[in-house]
Amino acid sequence: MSPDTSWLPPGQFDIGAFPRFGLGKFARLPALPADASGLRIGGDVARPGIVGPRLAELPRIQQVSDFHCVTSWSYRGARWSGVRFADFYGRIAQAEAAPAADATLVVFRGHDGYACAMQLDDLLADDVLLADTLDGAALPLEHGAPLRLVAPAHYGFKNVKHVAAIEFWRNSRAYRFPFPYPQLMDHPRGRVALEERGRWVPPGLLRFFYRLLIPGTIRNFAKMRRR
Ligand SMILES: Nc1nc2c(c(=O)[nH]1)N[C@H]1C(S)=C(S)[C@@H](COP(=O)(O)O)O[C@H]1N2
Ligand SMILES: [Mo]
Repeated sequence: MSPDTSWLPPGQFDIGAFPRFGLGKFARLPALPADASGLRIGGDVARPGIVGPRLAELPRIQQVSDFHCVTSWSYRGARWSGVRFADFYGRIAQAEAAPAADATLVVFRGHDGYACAMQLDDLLADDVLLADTLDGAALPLEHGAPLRLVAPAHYGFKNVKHVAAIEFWRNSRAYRFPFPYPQLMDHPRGRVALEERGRWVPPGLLRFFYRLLIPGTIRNFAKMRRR
């Protein structure tokens, strides 16, 4: 009997394990705080600041979801827990920092210098979490300690690890996809179901070249984990 691959979105394959992965520049693990209480809110907001212990007061959610990297590997059934982004937005960001009503570009910045932006509408979906556990244990370093974004309908590169700051912007001037990576890699939505892998280049072509990078990237990210 052949394995069940019916869950796979277009152009994806089942890698069968959850590798540590990312853009080569960010393979070295950054210095990380023990918890997410130092999370910053910034951008076009009335009162930028540190979230502190309030994140721990939000309702906790458990979720099992599949994870899809834009290079075409998928991992099925990651068990996350954390808080809903929508709750963070309503009860902390809006209540405390007061983003401008039209500040709908949300930039996530990692402790490693990585950054990626999503649209607020996409982030308010029920399955978008700020996660701090994986498979019942504290989020491991390789998967984004102390806090990461989990947005299962969006490619892995939108799921920023080691989140240090969340910024709400009216326009895209304050943000660019990390240097020196080309902007074509950064689709503004990045929805898996629609194969929004990148800009300007057909997704099938991107997938072909990205796929060649998978083994080397996994080796590199595993090596840099062991400092
Ligand atoms: N801070 C940070 N977040 C990141 C990345 C990164 O290099 N740094 N890589 C992205 C990419 S391309 C992918 S596929 C996923 C990989 O997550 P994993 O290491 O938990 O598999 O993280 C995303 N978030
Ligand atoms: Mo990725």
